[in-house]
Amino acid sequence: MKTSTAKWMCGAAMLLALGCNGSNGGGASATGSASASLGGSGLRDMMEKRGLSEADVVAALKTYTPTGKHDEYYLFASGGHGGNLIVMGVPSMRILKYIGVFTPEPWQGYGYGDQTNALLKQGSRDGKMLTWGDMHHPALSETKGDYDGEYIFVNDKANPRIAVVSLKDFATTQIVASELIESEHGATFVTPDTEYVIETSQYPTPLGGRFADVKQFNDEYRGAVIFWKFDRAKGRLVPEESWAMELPPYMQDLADAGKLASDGYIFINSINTERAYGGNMEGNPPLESGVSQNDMDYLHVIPWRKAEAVVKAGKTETIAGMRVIPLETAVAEGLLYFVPEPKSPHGVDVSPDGQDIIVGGKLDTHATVFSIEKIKALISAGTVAGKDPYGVPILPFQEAIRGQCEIGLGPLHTQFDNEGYAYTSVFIESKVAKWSLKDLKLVDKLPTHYNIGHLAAAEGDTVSPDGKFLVAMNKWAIDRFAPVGPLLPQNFQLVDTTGQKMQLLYDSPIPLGEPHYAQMIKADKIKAVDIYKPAGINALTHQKDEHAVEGGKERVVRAADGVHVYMTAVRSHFTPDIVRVKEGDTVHLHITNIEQAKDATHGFTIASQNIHLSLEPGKHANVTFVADRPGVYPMYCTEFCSALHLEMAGYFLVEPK
Ligand code: RUQ
Ligand code: CUA
Repeated sequence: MKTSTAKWMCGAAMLLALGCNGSNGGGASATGSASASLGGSGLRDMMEKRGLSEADVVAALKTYTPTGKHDEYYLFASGGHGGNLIVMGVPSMRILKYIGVFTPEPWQGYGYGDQTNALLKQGSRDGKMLTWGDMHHPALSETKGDYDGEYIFVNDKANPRIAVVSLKDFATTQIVASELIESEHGATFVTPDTEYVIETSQYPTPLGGRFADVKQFNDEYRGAVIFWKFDRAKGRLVPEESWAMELPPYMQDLADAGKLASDGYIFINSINTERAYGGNMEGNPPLESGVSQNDMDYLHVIPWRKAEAVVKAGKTETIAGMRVIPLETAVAEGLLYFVPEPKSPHGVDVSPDGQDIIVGGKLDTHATVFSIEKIKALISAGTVAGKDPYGVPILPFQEAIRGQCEIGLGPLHTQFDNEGYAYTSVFIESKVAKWSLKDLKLVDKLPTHYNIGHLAAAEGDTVSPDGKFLVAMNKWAIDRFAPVGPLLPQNFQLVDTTGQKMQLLYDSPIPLGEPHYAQMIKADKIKAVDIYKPAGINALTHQKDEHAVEGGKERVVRAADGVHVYMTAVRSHFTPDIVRVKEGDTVHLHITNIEQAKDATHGFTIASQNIHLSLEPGKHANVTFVADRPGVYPMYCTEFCSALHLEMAGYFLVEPK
């Protein structure tokens, strides 16, 4: 459904149309008819009773989504330390789903059965199983710089990892982890056709997990950017075809991929060109003051297609199984340039036409607008202002920028609309600043509550943003919601950006810490399946599982590797509903939900075994465990699937030796 700007009436007109006898004057007859339709109470009375202003009512009209009506956009937000992905509808801000990614998610049976356990294990680092993640930046797959609704990628800052989530069924399908780096932040960002998913380290370490004392920081510590190759047909990142580039030991921060005018480039911010490493009990300044001495840090400019050719020519070293372009080679081949950027920058965002690269300096008051045309011209003319200690050419700042927009204290991230405006989050002031890309003039500022980090505009990272909506992702809620103890939710605030002035519409508490970034995509771009067809599908591969069970073919088979139970689920029974094994048996349960009706999901658990499966219609799941304690264990369906749901149960009997 398309809602055009023009169709959105101004507040007063809207209330008049509803027959509100507001201060702007309303006809008696209009009031009369509204009173009638409101059962005699009248809109104005209701507003008074609830203490609502006219602006409140307009905001309600713009966000309220009646029962059965769908939202116009999906918002995919990081679940932060929850290690999962939050799916919401906009403008209603209703939460639709949490997708388990780096963290077990019981509802989806994620991490409680064979397939998803294996998936979580893929995300191990150094053989250590990880059950949490610090998710920051979701990135939707793109075709020609536009979200295509097929996949979404997410990162884990704490334990450098990237995951692939399929939007066919809103489920995680792959996790990759490179031991080249030990932390990351500039992830995930995709190139315009999703050839690569980018992951950039944050805190420098010796590459490949070696040890070197922090005093050898300048010589032994390094950053790196990984280009994970994406095979769209298979829906998988391909580690063997991925590669990386070594970077100096600055703290690389956020990144963005060029598009259109800047296609073929990526841009990475950095902080700590001072190369401070802390040591406040060893006679050094604390890390945070050590890293904030210089007025300028370096925007990294990398022509990735050129780098890809250098990788193909074999000019790489292999570290931790990853082909890496050494820093020296990167410099010699013209694959890395720096441009000074003020001061302790955070976000770098490329404008929809790809011409501008916008950097927010956390300790600055400007959004700085770099021009790709100017940067390209400086590179091809060989104009440099100097070199960093590793020989990386530094381009002159003044000649690389188009200008700066004074927007306020602590600019972080920038998003875009369809009318040539940029929206930058201003952290220290807790505001969104709207400014014009054309003349770099501030247009409007909107207070947020409180400490805004990222913001996400409708289709805001694409070559053709939609405008309309923006979500401010606030770190603190303070007084916005009813008290819930000292740990408060985050606050997502929905903003209407259709007018010259922004309007705050809605506050949505997010009870997961700490969501960083989100992307907002037009809902009709997503083509999700509602049933796995035919029955017996393995949700990881979207293929029929080798152990899929057909109705009537249920059986129990004793084999060398244990007892295989081939089971079906259908309203309202499991077949078989009695399973007998012996103490010490390895048990392989293979369960297919043979239903093909929408939403006919069954759950499966056996008491005290830490097993939980979600069996959506047509899904097949396997679970392997050892029946190590004799006893009688009820098994049952955990989804209220039918009137006889409580009866959808059985016994798992473990006979003593
Ligand atoms: S962060 S609030 Cu994207 Cu990880 Cu800026
Ligand atoms: Cu099946 Cu409840």
